[in-house]
Amino acid sequence: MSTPKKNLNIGMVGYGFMGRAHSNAWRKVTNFFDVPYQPVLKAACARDAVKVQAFADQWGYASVETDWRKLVARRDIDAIDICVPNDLHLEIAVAAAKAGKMILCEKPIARNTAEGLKMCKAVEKAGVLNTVWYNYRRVPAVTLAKNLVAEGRLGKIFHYRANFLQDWTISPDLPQGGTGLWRLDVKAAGSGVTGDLLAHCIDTAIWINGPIKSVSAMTETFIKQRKHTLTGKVEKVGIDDACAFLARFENGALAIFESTRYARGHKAEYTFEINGENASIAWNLHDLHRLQYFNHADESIVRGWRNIHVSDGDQPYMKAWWVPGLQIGYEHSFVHQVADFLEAAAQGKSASPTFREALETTKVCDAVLASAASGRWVTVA
Ligand code: SOE
Repeated sequence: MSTPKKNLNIGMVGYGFMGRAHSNAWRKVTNFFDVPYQPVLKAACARDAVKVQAFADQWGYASVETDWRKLVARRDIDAIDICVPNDLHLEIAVAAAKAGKMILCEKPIARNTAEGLKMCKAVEKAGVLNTVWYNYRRVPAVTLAKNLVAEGRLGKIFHYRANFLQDWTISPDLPQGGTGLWRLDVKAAGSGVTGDLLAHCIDTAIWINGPIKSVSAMTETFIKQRKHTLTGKVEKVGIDDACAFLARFENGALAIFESTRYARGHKAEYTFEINGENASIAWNLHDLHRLQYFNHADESIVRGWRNIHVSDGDQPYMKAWWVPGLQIGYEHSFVHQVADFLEAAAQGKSASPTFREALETTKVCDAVLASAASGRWVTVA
């Protein structure tokens, strides 16, 4: 028998790539997970009435709004899902918190720590449940990596290295600003690869290996000017196109992180490797259902890197899906986040990363940008 379910009415703000990923998760979750809530897609909201109606029709939202303030004020909405550019997170989240809504905010929490802190204070004052969508934590192989480290299998951690490589902004003809391309507009995004891509790497790293203490970074903006879609003028580019930084964790481990949108041939290559005294693990988003594991305790004649196909019912989240050997993909990480959010909500708790936990990632991002600007090591606030 499945758990009796209470309806949870969702108000979605935004209809881009993330709006689709989240809507898919809301729709699928109860087909696979026996969670205590039934999400109901009540309303989708965006400024463009025609486009938002088309989105609502495609994904099954019962109504539309063209002003997020109206959505937030609606009494028939329980949870606001924020899937709009980073410069809008603060205002919407604060209003939603005041209206007593649960809030799920797309990563990064905000453009910077100051904005994120206001969001934390708003949800904590209102006592509303909150989470930030750092979806890669919930790729089963990544959750397994976290569990292996937490069980102490790696022993003391010496090294953490992570990359997030893309190649989609190399053309100088690509404009900045507007749909999709807001990620190139510093006013909308807050930063470039640091807040967009390294934020994922930092979130996973802190989750698995604890707080980051200090950083030393370099950034570069390869294309200095681009036409702005909204103004029609050629404007200075304010984002970092590439960033590399060294870091020290509080537990003594050393780290190296790199991200760029100029690595020809790499589309979304997020990788990390962790080296401990007893074992090492490695993961690659392009092969996301596999975890590489090297255990020094193995008998020497057969010792080597194990290539674990994370698809067994004993492995994180996999019992809910198919039979061992059949893998899942990118979109499932969002389904897992919704499942965890609903389970936690039934106990009156926020799912991790809460706004407060996600703020730690943004603090590291701010320290990285400050270090790149000053050319010095910066202590994370
Ligand atoms: C950028 O291209 C992007 O879509 C990020 O915004 C996402 O967070 C990342 O998961 C994939 O790349």
